[in-house]
Amino acid sequence: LYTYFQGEPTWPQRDLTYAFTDVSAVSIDRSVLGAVFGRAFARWAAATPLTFKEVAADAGADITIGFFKGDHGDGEPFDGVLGTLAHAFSPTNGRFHLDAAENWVAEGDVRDSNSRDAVDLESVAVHEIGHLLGMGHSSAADAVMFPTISAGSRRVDLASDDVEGVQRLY
Ligand code: TQI
Ligand code: ZN
Ligand code: ZN
Repeated sequence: LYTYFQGEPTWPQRDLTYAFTDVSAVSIDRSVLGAVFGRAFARWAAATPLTFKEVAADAGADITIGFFKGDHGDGEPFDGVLGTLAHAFSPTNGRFHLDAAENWVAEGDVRDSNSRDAVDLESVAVHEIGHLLGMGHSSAADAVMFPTISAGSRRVDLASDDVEGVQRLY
């Protein structure tokens, strides 16, 4: 079963914007990043009345996406390879941070990767977008909001538990 953050915070508006504000620490092509996150947002948009549009970094987006290494000023330092992969804050903070030290797989299938620390970017994006929208962790093992995922695996399709949870919020 799904959960929410304390107080069930949500976005007051249906149309949300996002921007890539700090991408210099990661080696993934900007166009690839745009495509991966575009697909991840589309999965939540398909289940809700919400829309997501990418805007320029200086356009005052609702959701800001950045890659950082170690201490990056919000009291939640990243820890290098594996461990914490990313974090996102509850509505309406909008900050979505990813650990630049991960071996992110953004193209091709993470399951074909030879490296044992490969992490599927789209899977993490779908999970963190859930947090950005107000979803907490789920006890349903097939939910994208389930709090663990095995390294080298991919989980991008919303389960009925995720859909029911987000539809109750929006
Ligand atoms: N990051 C944790 C997460 O997003 C951060 C976190 C811990 C958190 N407790 C929280 C965020 C409570 C909001 C509310 O869950 S993580 C996964 C998963 C992480 C983990 O790097 O551990 C994914 C990021 F679920 F697969 F384990 C993305 Cl998909
Ligand atoms: Zn952070
Ligand atoms: Zn989580």
